[in-house]
Amino acid sequence: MSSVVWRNIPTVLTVEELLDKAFSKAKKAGDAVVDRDRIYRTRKQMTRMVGSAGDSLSATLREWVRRWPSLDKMSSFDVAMVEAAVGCDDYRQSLGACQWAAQKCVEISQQNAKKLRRMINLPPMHETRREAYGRICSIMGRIEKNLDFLREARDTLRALPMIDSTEPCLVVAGAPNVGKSALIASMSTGKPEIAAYPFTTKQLHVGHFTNRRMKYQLVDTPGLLDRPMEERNHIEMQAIAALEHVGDLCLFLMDPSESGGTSMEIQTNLLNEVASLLPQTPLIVIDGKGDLIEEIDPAEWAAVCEMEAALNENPDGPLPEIRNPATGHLVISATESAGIERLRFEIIQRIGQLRETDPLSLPENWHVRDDSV
Ligand SMILES: Nc1nc2c(ncn2[C@@H]2O[C@H](COP(=O)(O)OP(=O)(O)O)[C@@H](O)[C@H]2O)c(=O)[nH]1
Ligand SMILES: [Mg+2]
Repeated sequence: MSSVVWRNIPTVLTVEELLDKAFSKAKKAGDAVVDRDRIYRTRKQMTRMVGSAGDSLSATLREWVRRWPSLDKMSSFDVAMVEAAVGCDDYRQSLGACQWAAQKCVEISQQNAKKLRRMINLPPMHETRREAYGRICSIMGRIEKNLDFLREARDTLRALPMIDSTEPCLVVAGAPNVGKSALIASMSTGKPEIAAYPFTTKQLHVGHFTNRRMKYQLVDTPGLLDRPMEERNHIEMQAIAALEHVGDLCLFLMDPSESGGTSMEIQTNLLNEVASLLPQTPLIVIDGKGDLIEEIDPAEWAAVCEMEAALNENPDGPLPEIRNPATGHLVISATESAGIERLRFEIIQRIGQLRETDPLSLPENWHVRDDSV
C-alpha cells in the first residue's frame, strides 16, 4: 500500500459549472443532428441532447470518484489524516453521492430515449427532453452539498504530508525550536516538501534520502510530538497512533543548549511521554545544536566538522562521531553539518536490523524502484 498523492486529486466543479458544461455540450450534440424528416430529426435531437448531458455528467462524476483516493485503499496514516482534516464519514459519503448521481444521470437518459422512441408528435418530444433536463438538475441539486464539501476538502487534503508506507519512515520528535526541521533539511536529498497537519497552523517538513534503493523518509511532528500529553485531543491521539504504524524509528532530538527556549527538564519529560506514546517504535535520542553545547571540547568539535566536510570529497572516508559527554547521546549540528553522516549510518543500520528481524518484512530485492538516479 503506497501513499496517496494528495496533490493529484482533481478539482471539483460547482453544480452550476457542471450543468453549464454538460448542457452546452448537449446543445452542440443536438445541433449536429441532420435528418430531412422533421419527426426523426427532432426525436434524434432530443435523444442525443439528454444522452450527451447524462453521459458527460456521469463520466465527470465517475472520473472524480476514480481519482479521489478510496479510504479502503489508504494506509492507516492517510486515513487518520483524512479523519482529522475533513472527517472520513463525510469523505466517504460525498464520493458515494457522486457515484449515485452518475448512475442516476445514465438512467434518466435511458428512460428519456425509451419514451421518445414511441412518440410521433413534436411537442411531447420537447416536453420529454425538458422533463429529463429537470430531473438531471434535481439530481445534481441533491449532491450540491457533497460537491461543495469535496471542493473545500481538496485544499486541506492537498497540504497533507505524504508518506509512502512501503518505505522506511523516520518520525522526528522533540520540543519546538530544537531544530527538527533543520535536521530534516540537512539529511535530505533536495528540498524537503512543506506540508501541514490538520490540527496545527505550523508547517512541517517531509524529507527523504536514498540508500541502496531504499527511500528513507523523514517526517516532522510540530504540534504533535512536541508538547505535553494532556493537551492533546482525540484526533491528535489518532494521528499519533497512525504515526506509530508508519514510523519505523523515532528520532528524538534534544537541545541541550536550551537555545530553543525549552529547558532540559521539560524536554526530558517530553521524551518520556513520546516513548510511552510510541511503545512499539524504537527510539534514537540525539543531541542537536552541537555547535552550542558547552560540554563539547572545541578542538574535538572542529576536527569533527573538518572530517565531515572531507566526506564530500571522499564519501568512503572515516565517519566522524561525536557524543555529548554529559548524556552519551550522538551529537549533530544541522547548521554546521556535523554528525549528520554518523546519524545517517546509525539509521540505516537500525532499520536494516529491524527489517531483518521482522518476519513480515519484505525481501531485500523487493524495492525495484530506484529513486537515487
Ligand atoms: N546553532 C544552531 N542552531 C540551530 C541548529 N539547528 C537549528 N537551529 C536553529 O534553531 C531554530 C529552530 O530550528 P527549527 O529547525 O525550525 O526547529 P523545529 O521547531 O524543531 O523544527 C532556528 O533558528 C534554527 O536556525 C543547529 O544545529 N545549530
Ligand atoms: Mg519545524
